[in-house]
Amino acid sequence: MAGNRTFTMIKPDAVRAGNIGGILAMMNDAGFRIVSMKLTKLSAEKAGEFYEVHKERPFYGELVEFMSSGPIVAAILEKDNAVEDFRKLIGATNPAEAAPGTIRAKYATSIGENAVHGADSDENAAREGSFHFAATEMF
Ligand code: DAT
Ligand code: MG
Repeated sequence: MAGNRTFTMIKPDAVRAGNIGGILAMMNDAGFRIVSMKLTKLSAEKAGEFYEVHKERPFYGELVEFMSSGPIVAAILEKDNAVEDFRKLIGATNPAEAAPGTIRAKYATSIGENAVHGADSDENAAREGSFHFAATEMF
C-alpha cells in the first residue's frame, strides 16, 4: 500500500529567484499538507551524503556544489499516495520534458537547476525526512 508522506526540497535556484511562495502555493493547491518545514542550508558534505545514490554519476560533483550553494526549503508533506502524486506535480527531471502545469515546467531552468526535489519511493521519503527532521519536528 502506498504511503501518505513524501519529502521535498525547494532548491537553491528557486529560493534565489524568489519562488518559495509560488511553489508552496502549487503544493497547497494540489492537496499536500505540511508535516515539517524549514529554511536551511546544506554543507557540501551533507549534500553529498543526501545524494549518495548518485555518487558514480558524472553530474554528482555539480549536483553537490549546486545543492550547497544557498539556502533550501526542506519539507515533509502529507497526502494520500503522496510520493507518486508529488512526482506528478513536480514533473520530469529535465524541465524541457516536464508536462505543462507542473512545478518544474513553471520554475525549473535546466536539468541540473530544476527548482524542486521529490522523493522517489516511500522508503526514500522516510529516509530523507529523517535526514532533515527529528521526530519532534513532524506534526
Ligand atoms: P529527480 O530529481 O527527478 O529525482 P534524479 O534523481 O535522476 O532526478 O537526479 C537527481 C538530481 O540530479 C536532479 O534533480 C538534477 C541532477 N541531475 C540529474 N540528471 C542530471 C544530468 N544529466 N545533468 C545534470 N544534473 C542532473
Ligand atoms: Mg531522484
